[in-house]
Amino acid sequence: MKKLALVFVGAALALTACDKAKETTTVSSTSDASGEVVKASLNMTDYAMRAALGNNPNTAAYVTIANKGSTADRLLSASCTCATTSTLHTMKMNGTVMEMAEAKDGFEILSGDTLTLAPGGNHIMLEGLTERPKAGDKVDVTLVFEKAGPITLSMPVSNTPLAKTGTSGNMDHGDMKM
Ligand SMILES: [Cu+2]
Repeated sequence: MKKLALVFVGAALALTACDKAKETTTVSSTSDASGEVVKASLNMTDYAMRAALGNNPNTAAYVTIANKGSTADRLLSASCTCATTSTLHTMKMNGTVMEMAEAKDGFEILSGDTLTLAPGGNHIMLEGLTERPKAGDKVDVTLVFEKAGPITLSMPVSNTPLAKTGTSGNMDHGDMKM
């Protein structure tokens, strides 16, 4: 894991050497859920997709994004070929009930702030699944940022996404299957 992080830091330094404003290439990286992906000043960790359950046509994906840069950025949208529609969802109270709502303007990430998309909170909603992601799979999800542009994460699929190893009681963590 340490080794992976170092590799990605190297990639980030290489990007910094180019003109960041013109950096529009989609970066694909593979990593397990504990890996770190860096693009521009954004560090992405803890990304995972929930496995398709039963006949449920929908699922969700999660990621934590830290903005290490000096300017704000914004997560505008997410997309996945695994679903008919991919939407950024937030959770809000409607009376006493927590409901999902589309975050139409995306999520702003101020300099120094961290955006957390995690089970029970904000998430990437994947509706109308065109495939059935199952634990152990890896599925590409592309995030589009206002300034950093698009970045594709190879998300590990789990029945218990983001559950910490050793606390979930499950052995579905990607790197335990080797
Ligand atoms: Cu949702």
